[in-house]
Amino acid sequence: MNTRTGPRINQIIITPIAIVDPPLLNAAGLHAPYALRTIVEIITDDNISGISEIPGTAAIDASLNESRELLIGRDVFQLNEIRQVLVNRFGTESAAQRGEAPWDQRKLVHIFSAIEVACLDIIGKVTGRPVVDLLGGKMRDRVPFSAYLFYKYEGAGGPLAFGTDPAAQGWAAARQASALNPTEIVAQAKAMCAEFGFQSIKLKGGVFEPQQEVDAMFALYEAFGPDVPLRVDPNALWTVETAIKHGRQMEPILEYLEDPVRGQKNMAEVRKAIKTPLATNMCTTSFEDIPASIAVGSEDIILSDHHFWGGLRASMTLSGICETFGRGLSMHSNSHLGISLAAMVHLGAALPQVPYALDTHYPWQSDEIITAGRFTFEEGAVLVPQEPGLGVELDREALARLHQNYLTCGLTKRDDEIEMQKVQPGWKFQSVRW
Ligand code: GKR
Ligand code: MG
Repeated sequence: MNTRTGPRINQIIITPIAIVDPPLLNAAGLHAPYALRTIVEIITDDNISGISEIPGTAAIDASLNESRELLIGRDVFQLNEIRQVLVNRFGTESAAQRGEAPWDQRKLVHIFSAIEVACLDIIGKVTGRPVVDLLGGKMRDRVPFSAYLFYKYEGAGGPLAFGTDPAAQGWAAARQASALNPTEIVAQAKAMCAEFGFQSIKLKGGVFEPQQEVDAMFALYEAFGPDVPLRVDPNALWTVETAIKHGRQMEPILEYLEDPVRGQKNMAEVRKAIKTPLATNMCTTSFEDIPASIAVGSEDIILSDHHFWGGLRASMTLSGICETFGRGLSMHSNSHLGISLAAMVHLGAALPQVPYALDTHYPWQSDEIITAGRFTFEEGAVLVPQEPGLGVELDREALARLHQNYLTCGLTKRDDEIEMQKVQPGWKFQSVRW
């Protein structure tokens, strides 16, 4: 029997898009009216198409463009070789290149992820298996997600910016409303849970003085009761003292506390002082961070993200490391569409355990870029696609429209500080605030 090779990469199409995003607040400022994503399509010499989606910046897109000449002609199954070729060209990145903002600003990890996911989509199509099977097989049919609440200004984002569409109904209307205090946060949670059926709730903190955010958490506890797990994420803006004080206050109501403070050592200090588990997508964000994380004991739960851990297979490796060292594993997100969600769902389905519902920003987006339209959630969970590959196909009309948004919106990278300064002149991001 002859061993097969290929298919081989024949084309890589990189399309930056801009998707409508409401005025959400976070530690770094304010979301712009559009969030940037990049859609990658790999087409093989036998005309099979594989797709992926990553956070978009002009810098990542430029490096992706540069990687094209290195990848054309390579066998899509040779993912180890593809990774090595990219490391050889771009070198490795340090933790400092992640940056201090809530989101990860490294380039290479995003490029790996974009290429790997598109190749896995193709491999799935060639072998007739869903991506989850390429990750070792399905451990569950439905992947649970958590509600992800944001403080926000009134507004729908996109062309409406701070304006609203009076015809909107249900969650589409609630998504436009302001949420600047505990009462409005509870209203947002009720509307989001009514629409998507989420059974856990996360609040993005680091926006207001800590006691206001703690009050919001207690208001959510009052409204939803003890059976709905709650988390809050101040994105490392608190001092150790503040985190211990408010961490202790919230011990009776939190499932976990996410990145209360900056850096592994500070996290370890807080972790020793409070009973609630700590989670992170900020202090342990790459394999290089693991030894120090284990040495100091910086967190209980790592919030993985295949977009910046270097892809789906790397996330499976991380899951093994977490199992070895007694870390829980869950998932972080950023504003995204259905190609990313599909990849997150395949990964979530393959993980040995999913003890915590995963994060997703999906409810905040109204656009979609896959032909089947927007994913539906049942009781907060998404059914794992069963078709070969990711199980989603690119909607080319939507791609063209969202690319046009990118061209007209004029954004080339995410900068929440600048957006915030448009509302509060002189506002400055502080990496530790309270
Ligand atoms: O969308 O503003 C946001 C979040 O703050 C996001 O950028 C974070 O990376 O969701 C994230 C987190 O959990 O830190
Ligand atoms: Mg976080």
